[in-house]
Amino acid sequence: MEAFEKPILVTRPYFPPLEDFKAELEKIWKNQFLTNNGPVLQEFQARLSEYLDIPKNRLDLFNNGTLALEVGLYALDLSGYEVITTPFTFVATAHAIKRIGAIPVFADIDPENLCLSPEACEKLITPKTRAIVPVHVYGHPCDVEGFEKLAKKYDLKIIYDAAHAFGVRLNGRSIADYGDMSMFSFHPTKLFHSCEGGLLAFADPELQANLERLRNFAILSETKCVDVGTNAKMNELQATMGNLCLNAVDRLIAYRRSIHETYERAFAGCSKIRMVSVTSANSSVKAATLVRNDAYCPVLFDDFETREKVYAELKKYNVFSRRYFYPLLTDFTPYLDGNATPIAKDAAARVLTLPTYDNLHLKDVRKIAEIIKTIVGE
Ligand code: T4K
Repeated sequence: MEAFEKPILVTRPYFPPLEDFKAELEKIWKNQFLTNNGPVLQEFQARLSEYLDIPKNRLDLFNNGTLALEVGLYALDLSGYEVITTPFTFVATAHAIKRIGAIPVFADIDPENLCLSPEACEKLITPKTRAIVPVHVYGHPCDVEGFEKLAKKYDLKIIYDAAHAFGVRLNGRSIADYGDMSMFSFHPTKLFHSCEGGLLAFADPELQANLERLRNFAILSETKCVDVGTNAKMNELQATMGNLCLNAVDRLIAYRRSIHETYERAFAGCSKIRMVSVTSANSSVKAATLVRNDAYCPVLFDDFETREKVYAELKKYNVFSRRYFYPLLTDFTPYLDGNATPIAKDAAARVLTLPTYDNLHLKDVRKIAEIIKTIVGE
């Protein structure tokens, strides 16, 4: 098979029509407001409230997902306590926990959907545990009922890292409506973006005033600062991009569904390639009540050697897949003394995320799948 003429990356950001962006810029020039809770940000927040089905007083925008999570965890007063999370995620999850002075503790994952396992978490709960940060990895929903039970039994906060889960719904509710808090990333590598950006959705509207203070240095007025806040504000240009992407998001999600189905069909019957399941038999989440977003296309191979071979050989065809999430966080310097998590270790060694984005043609998806089948000998 011929190599692709142009590089095929694991993802490409969605770009709205340039004319639309220019028209929105004119409004900003007229407003003479660039950041600090400007009118475009307020419009974006109102539209997200509607789209995500979360009241306006239960969400806030930030300049990226990492700082959104960090500010959210700080607001919940977790410093000095143990916070259980997954090692099978992007480093930002654990960095946010550690940077607010909490202690990340790593529990194992579900072997089917690769999300944090409530059973594995329960075994690691100690008197110092105050919260759990499960990750809806690849947009696959965690066992939300399992975590709700743990929260009640041990009086814990549940803060979902929902960086990948924009648009996902469960049992007729937005995924943002579960747990005490959920963080969404609007980075351009995500199916929905605002150049960079992040959103916190939270159950308790009383938190909003504090979150808004914390993202603006915790200053109350020209003469008053009440806490160690930070600068985590989304600006007007980000909000403009977010508004335009929101116009297209349903179409973007639907197209990713067709890419996912194309890979699925191509790999059906292949014993050496398995697409990672969105749900799990161990989880309360059932496919029938789930609106998925197909944010990523992760596949598992039989072993590390095969995954590494596919990852390297694909590059010769000009296809740049990614090993999200390898290595595990517990293989990175700040988290080396983490617990043993054999299921996560196995998944990290065998997983590969395949290209999926708006401008990727289905015929190219079929070709990528054929190349992979040739490499593994299927
Ligand atoms: N929690 C989780 C579970 C996360 O996955 C993330 C972020 C966070 C928290 C933190 O949220 P943010 O603070 O980022 O909002 C990327 C992203 O930088 C990161 O946002 C994302 N997760 C992570 C999974 O992936 P890299 O190092 O893989 O990105 P990079 O630059 O290699 O880009 C990936 C591909 O996309 C490349 O082939 C190039 C292409 N690309 C990228 C950008 C930015 C483009 O074509 N255009 C672009 O503008 O980390």
